[in-house]
Amino acid sequence: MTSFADIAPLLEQQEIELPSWAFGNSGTRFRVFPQRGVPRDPFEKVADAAKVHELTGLAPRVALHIPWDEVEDFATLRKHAEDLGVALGTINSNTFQDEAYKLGSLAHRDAAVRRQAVDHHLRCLEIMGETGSRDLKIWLADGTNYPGQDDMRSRQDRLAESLAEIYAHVGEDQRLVLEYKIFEPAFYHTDVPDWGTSYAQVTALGDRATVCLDTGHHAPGTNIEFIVMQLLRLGRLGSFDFNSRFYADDDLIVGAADPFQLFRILVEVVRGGGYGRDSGVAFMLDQCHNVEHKIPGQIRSVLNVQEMTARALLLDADALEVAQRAGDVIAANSVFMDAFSTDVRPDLARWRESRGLSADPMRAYAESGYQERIEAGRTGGHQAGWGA
Ligand code: LRH
Ligand code: MN
Ligand code: MN
Repeated sequence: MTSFADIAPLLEQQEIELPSWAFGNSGTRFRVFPQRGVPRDPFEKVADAAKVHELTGLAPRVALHIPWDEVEDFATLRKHAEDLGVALGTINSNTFQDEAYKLGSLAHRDAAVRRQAVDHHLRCLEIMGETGSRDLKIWLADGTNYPGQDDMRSRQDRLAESLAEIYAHVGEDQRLVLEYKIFEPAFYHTDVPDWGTSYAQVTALGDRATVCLDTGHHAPGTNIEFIVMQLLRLGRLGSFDFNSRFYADDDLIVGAADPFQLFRILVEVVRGGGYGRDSGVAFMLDQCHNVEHKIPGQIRSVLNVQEMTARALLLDADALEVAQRAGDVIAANSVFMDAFSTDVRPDLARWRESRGLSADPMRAYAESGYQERIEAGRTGGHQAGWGA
């Protein structure tokens, strides 16, 4: 039997990166619901992310999205983050908002558009030098809406060429991480729709190119933990974008829709050596909080990941192996379910207190007065559509 005391030292290694965009206003294609007190610039986003880390001890880095988070001087933003006890993390490139990218970016037919998209990635790499970031994460909206709209094969070749040009500028201590997504915004075909395509593209680049698995980017019913296992087995799982979904890319709080799936994923992460600071697998959130407050949404999310990680670490691997070897299907499943069914919340509360944190970070936030302060203090910023 594995006890909580056995896994406590491993929990210290948990680091979950927060997305800067989770703190800003968001919505669906039907409506953006503005909230009071949302950040007006990247500095305030970093401050909110630092609050999450202060209360949970779980989120020491903030991922940026470029150009959403362009600032005049990244050294100043970096210093601001460090003063607040966090670091700047993954740089996410954005080639999905400009008019020029309507028919694609890195896979576009027009060399001038590809040039613009490659240059944007080179700018992201330059920023990484200033922020001290390790990972350049690329997610592309490239694809088509109608059969016959473009030639899928030559798009794949052009994508490979563009990625190779970007990869040539990735430093020795940096990585390129390619994220896949089954559909949306393209509805007929997407140029990087699945882990196999991402894997094929990154292996052609070199060792410092890996795959990002966003948990919301698969068809319903997909066995995501199988993909986790396979990518770890192949040594190409670079990072996670955690969130949860009921239907498509819902970007809901991780662990909210299907905690058992999150557990199964984390079991494969632990099993495959993907857990821990030196594993090379970055845990990130990629979420939007459309109807709930942003900061508590992020606190709940990192706590959910921690809770399922603790349960996954509690899985009795020896007992599982014995049952599997004996072909005892029900016993093996029971060992698995025992770990999933363990209520680790009281132990985690005590563990937090032992590290000088509040036993209940959600309550600590509610009582901190931070929400009231930002609502009163941040006015006239990115509150598009906010009435008087
Ligand atoms: C695409 C995606 C990708 C983007 C983010 C805003 O759906 O998951 O990671 O960078 O959303
Ligand atoms: Mn994502
Ligand atoms: Mn997504």
